[in-house]
Amino acid sequence: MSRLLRIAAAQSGPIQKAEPRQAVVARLCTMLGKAADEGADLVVFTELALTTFFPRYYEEDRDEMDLWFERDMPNAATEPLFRLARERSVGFYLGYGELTPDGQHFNTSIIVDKSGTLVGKYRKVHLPGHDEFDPEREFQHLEKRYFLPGDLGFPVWRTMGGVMGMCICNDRRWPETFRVMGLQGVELVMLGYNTPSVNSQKPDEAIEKRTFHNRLALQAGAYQNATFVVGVAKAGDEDGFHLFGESCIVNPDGEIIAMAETEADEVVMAEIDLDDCNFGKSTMFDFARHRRIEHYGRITSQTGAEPPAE
Ligand code: CDV
Repeated sequence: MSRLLRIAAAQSGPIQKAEPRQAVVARLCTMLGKAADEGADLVVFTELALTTFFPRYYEEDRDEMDLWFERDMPNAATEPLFRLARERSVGFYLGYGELTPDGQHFNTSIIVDKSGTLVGKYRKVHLPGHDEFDPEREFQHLEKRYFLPGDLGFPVWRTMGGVMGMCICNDRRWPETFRVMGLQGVELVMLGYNTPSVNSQKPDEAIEKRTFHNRLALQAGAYQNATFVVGVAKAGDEDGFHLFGESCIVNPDGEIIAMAETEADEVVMAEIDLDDCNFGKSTMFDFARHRRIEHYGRITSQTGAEPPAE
């Protein structure tokens, strides 16, 4: 038995502050077309794929930031991408800033299937950064100012022949993210990221350590839940701020099977067999047989660490 799927990690190069949505969508369409030419079933774009990484900019008046958000999806700017994907019969994952009709802001991603139907929506749960201007940092990371924590949990969907889930950037550093989807039998986790190459609170940290942490999180999430993972960057220099690349596709053994080589728009392809998840799910990570939930209570009853008294 096999369930083959050709997937494309469509890494974005930098998007400058002044670059209009239409120009960005044209770039995404070029990558989707290229992936379709290579037989892709599914294209994974990045986090906040339509704009520059705007949480680096401080605005006293939050309403001034609404221009970075989408009120509808699809909308006039993104319709060409939805149309092309439908015409080429390719599904996709897309990250964007969402502004709801009742005025809530989320860092959101969606899965659209090959017929152009919106299958699922996810809103980023683990928001990094801070909510007020921080003069101590080399640069700002104001996700906590501009977004609410996601309110949809970590659902998965049966679509395109498999069980698919989503998360966004910082979520990958939290094992809970992958495990909650693992407990729903996830076979492919898609995630986009915008990760600065510099730690704003530890500027001497080497980029190699930061890219290692990226791979470590993606590979561990895949292995420990016997799932494929596709991590897709927005990379390169945005307005003087560098984001690392290394978009990659990871198999259920935790091995990287394809990785981007540039920091530009780049399509990384792999043919995967979703049935490769079955071995891990029925042996080492057969949760029903091996998990010991009687010892995991702290995971959901406690947030911060509580070391024993001195
Ligand atoms: N966009 C992000 O969530 N970025 C974080 C940075 C701030 C560390 C990340 O986890 O990559």
